[in-house]
Amino acid sequence: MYNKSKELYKQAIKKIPGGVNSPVRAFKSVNMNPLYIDHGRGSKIYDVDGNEYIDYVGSWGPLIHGHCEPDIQNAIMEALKKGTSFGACTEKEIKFASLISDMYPSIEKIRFVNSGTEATMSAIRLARGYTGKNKIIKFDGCYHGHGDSFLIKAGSGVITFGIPGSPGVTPETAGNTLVAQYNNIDSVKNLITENKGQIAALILEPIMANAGLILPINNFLENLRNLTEEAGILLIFDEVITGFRIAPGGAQEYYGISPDLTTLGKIIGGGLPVGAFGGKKEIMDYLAPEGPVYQAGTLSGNPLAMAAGLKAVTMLKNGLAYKKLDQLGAMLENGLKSNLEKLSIPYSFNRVGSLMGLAFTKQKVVDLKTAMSSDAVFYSKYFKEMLKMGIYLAPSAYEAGFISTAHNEEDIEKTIRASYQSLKSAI
Ligand code: KE4
Repeated sequence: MYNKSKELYKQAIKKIPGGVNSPVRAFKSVNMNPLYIDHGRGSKIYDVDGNEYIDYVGSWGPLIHGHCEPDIQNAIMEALKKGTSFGACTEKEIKFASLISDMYPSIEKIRFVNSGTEATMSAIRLARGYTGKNKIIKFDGCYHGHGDSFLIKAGSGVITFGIPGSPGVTPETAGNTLVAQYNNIDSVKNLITENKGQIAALILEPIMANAGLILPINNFLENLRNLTEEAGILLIFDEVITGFRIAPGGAQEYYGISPDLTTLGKIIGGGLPVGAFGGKKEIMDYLAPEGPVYQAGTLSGNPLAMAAGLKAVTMLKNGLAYKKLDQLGAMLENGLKSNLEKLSIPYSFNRVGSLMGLAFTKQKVVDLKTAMSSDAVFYSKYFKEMLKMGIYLAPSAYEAGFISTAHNEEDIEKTIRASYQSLKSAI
């Protein structure tokens, strides 16, 4: 079943830490060796043992158009004929910046980088440079990439500042990150009161998609906008996942909230490495060479990546894709819920369009605490059964699921049938 993957993994761990270039790919939390993928096509991926899977990871979000989408491939190939990188300006970056600014009115100016981490790391530095303040607020369970300021654990009830969430993050850095609780506006108010005049920015995933899927409730985002406005704190929406995923204009369009800065990634690369951060021009113009805040990158605005991203986003601009994505999402949601109820398995299911999260818990998932009540052991069994049935889910109970425009009703029907069998086997 997975012999070649097993063989490759044995070789990989000799030369690459953990055998992987990103930890979640190691399949540790589902207690199996990682699969090695040979190729993708549409809604499917194929491992090196020739197994076919319907793909609900989509490279962790970027592949909203599925694998090997012809127009995106052609755009890359056309760009490739001219070269791969110049470390100089190209016309496509202007076109792409203008397109994103048209779709995100809050983004008057944008800077392209090479990953979501670079985008969030740079946005925080910019916010600190622009405001002259050092502290930031993040939310427990929100993931913003591996920048030091974000790898922070919530301090105990007594200390409001963060503590290092990873070796290598210094206490000094952690001390400038305050940790609040998502969907708990009082936790934010308390931090603002206790750190008056010291907070540069508040950053959050408008929909939490790194602890399963957690949606904002009770006007949480609107309350955050008002609170930060009043306190002179920059509001940063980390839309690396939600950007172009739940609406052409991301969560800020979907919920009608205008942040001061936005970070983007994943979908905007069309499958190639692109991140970006943007916002009000008075803030963005603080960036070198216009302003004093330094930020740079050899491959930023790479011509191939710009070509892929520009095509991928242009295909989303008219909004027509989202109707199909939501229809497929609703079909899958209804089928999974029907299976779970037939088998009397407790669950919490959150979905916006093609972005979803299934948790095996009796509690409604509304924050990190309830998200963590999901039964990761049961998920691991379910994951492996689904894999055997040709369905590729996230190899972690605490990630989101994604549907692409390449998925079809046949895929969804097969997934629903496989899910019933897998749940039965996992009980
Ligand atoms: P990258 O540096 O991985 O491109 O983006 C970091 C990032 C920033 N913000 C949000 C909301 C994110 O979800 C991410 C990265 N997402 C994870 C999966 N949920 C990437 C997968 C991985 O780490 O391999």
